Amino acid sequence: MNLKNYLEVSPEIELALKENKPVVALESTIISHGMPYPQNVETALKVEEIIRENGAIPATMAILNGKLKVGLSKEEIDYLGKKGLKVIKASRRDIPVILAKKEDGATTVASTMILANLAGIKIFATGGIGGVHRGAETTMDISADLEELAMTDVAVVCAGAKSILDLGLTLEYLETKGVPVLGYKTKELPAFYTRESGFNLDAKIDSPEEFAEILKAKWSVGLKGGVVIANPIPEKFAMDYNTIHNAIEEALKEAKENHIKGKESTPFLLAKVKEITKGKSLESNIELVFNNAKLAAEIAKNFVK
Ligand code: PSU
Ligand code: MN
Repeated sequence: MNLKNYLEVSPEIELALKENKPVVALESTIISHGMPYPQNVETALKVEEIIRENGAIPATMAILNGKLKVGLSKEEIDYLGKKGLKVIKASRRDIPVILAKKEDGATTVASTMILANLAGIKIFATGGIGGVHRGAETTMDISADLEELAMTDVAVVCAGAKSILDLGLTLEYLETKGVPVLGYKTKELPAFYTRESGFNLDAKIDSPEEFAEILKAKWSVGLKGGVVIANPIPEKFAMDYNTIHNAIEEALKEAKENHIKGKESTPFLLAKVKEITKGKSLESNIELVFNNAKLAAEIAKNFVK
């Protein structure tokens, strides 16, 4: 048994980590399952570019041919984007089978945290985290992202979570698990497409320097687990509350009628919301990911100081 048989860190990332340069982890389920082709590939490449422009090095993660890959090439990103829903959506539980069968897997927030942690990357940028689904009191559908945040030392910069989820229960769960949920210049949990959700946060943090200090404090004293850094979508790209609220209600109704459940749930709802909003939700989605990449790069630079 040997980690080296499974983990492949790209030479650029390996060198960057050795030289204590700032690195930002990126997931790939957002590429294969979160957005349609070709916007998914364009977005993934642009996100990498934004991280570089802001002085950090991007490490997009996936499982390819049974290897845990840290730092994908452009060709590999393109491959995942084209293969889309045919790639296995790989969360924590899926990893062993995909490795043994030498298959491909797109990493979720949970599994990207696992790969980042194995490589030694502490800051991760994405769109939104998974959470407690509406109706979880009967379905028990709670994303493995929350468990991962409870145990793996990686900070996740996101635009909060979508209200396809039960945001109140998601916050309760994170509280139980001891995961700090910190707002960037806000006291309110952002709800992905909108800057507001009506739910208050533990703390409002006003600078990337301060985030880096908080992460160092947490992990220095042995408080295991991740941190949610909630960065609201920029005002000019935010969606109208009623438009998105109605689209989500409609998408949830259709999911129910079609008996969609388990790991198909999130991708189904994302695609439906996009369809109902005639692509407007996708535009917002792309912009908020860019915004998160920038903040993550700033935090990563401060974290390595
Ligand atoms: N939320 C989004 N876009 C996404 C996802 C969530 O707005 O692409 C993806 C992420 O990869 C996240 C995963 O980790 O869905 C959560 O899926 P599940 O709820 O099945 O754990
Ligand atoms: Mn689920």
